Amino acid sequence: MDAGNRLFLPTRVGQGMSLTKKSRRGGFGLWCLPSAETGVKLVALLALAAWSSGFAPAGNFADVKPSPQQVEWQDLEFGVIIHFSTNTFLDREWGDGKADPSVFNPTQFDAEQWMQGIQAAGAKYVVLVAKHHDGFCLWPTAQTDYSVKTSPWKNGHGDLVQEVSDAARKHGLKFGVYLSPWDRHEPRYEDSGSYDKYYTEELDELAQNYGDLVEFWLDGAGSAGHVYNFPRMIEELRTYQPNTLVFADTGLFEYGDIRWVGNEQGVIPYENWNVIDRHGYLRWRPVEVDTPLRKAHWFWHPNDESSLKSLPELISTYEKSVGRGGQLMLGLAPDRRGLLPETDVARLREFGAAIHQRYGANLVAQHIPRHSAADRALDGDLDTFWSAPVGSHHSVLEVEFPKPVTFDHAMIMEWLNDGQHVQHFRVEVWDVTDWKVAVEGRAIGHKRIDNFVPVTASRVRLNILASSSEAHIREFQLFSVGGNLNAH
Ligand code: FUL
Repeated sequence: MDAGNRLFLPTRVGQGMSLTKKSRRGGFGLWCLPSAETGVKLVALLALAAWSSGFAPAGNFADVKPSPQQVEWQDLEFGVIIHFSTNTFLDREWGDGKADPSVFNPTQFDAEQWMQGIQAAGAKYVVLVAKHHDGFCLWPTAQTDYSVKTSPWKNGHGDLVQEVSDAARKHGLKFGVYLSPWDRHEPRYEDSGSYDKYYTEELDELAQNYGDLVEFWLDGAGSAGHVYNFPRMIEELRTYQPNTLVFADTGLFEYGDIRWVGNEQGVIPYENWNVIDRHGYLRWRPVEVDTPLRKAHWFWHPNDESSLKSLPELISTYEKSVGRGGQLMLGLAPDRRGLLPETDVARLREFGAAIHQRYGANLVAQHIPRHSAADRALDGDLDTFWSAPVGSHHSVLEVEFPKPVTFDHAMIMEWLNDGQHVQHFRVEVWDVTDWKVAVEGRAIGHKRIDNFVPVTASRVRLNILASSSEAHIREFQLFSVGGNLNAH
């Protein structure tokens, strides 16, 4: 084990502790709590590891702020992850690494067609699985022959990463990659040192040849027990891609900029706070929720149309991910032709249209202007925000309408650059003599969507009952959607 490895996982220093694989994704080494006698040693080593890697414990949650890259990424809200490889042709989810490259032969591959569906859904970025666990690479890497280079597709002259990256950018979508650490084909996987070199060189190619990467997926699935030199990998990535956000399980706390939600159902448990604590170290780690468009399948399978998520399921997913302050990552699977199935494209279009229809007509646009700073939370402009009085822990934002409006959804956004502050809020309506509560919640974060029984009023207020510092409200919007799919 070299110095890099020791620094990677403080948990690895506690020899004798047993490995607990908490989840498929978190296989990188999540260890049980230390026993009493190893505890002291562990604390000392943790401190050493933390010091050596430039970590200092933050004082409290409210002091932790996002990086500019995280702020920008959180604004994207919705992305897709694309799985397309030898598995597609063999009816598999996890390839064993023995598939012959000759099976990879899409006859009508068209990245443009993918992007049209993706754009219609309203997604803002695309993450391509450049190599899944079977080790087959979708670009002509110089590190192995196990790639498109030895497949019949375009007579071995194709570069799928290039085509998808070009098409995404052409459509104004950001692009990122997934490069599976677990590799069931590469013989060097048996030897950590030489595999690290192999993986890092693959990563180098992706980081240097395909433009800016918005996100880099570090997936822990299948890696339990394997030792990787993550500091080296991430240093390499950062050399060429200083702004890429690394997605990882909280087991890779030091290296991840974004955290996995812990399920593949498309649900963020509420309350969702951007700052999390791991071993006493507080960091801004916004959450991403990956879930496939076809239930439980990341790759395309024949006769699988019935697993396509329904429109109500997708809307519910949206409201339980984006609507709970997180990022939605929807899994798409092109078929053996190399096209997104028509059924899937139609569903993506319906989904995009439904979100637009639900949240396109903000009733607050009809409010009586207040000619004060409060208008900045009511103007539909994401570049402005209202700030409650400096140092306040309680504040009220009131909206008045020329005539009563009826609404059943509220959407609130915090301006997060200075941290996530709102801890308790109510949306209230004036009812002749008193304020009545339409909905009550705790965390807001990037975006919070609430639904409730319809209310009609000409005075509405966002009552912030508690905030760790003055609240910064980017938007307060109201909608009449009709029909509550998933009341909170
Ligand atoms: C998981 C993998 O094991 C699945 O095959 C898929 O790639 C999903 C997005 O991540 O960990």
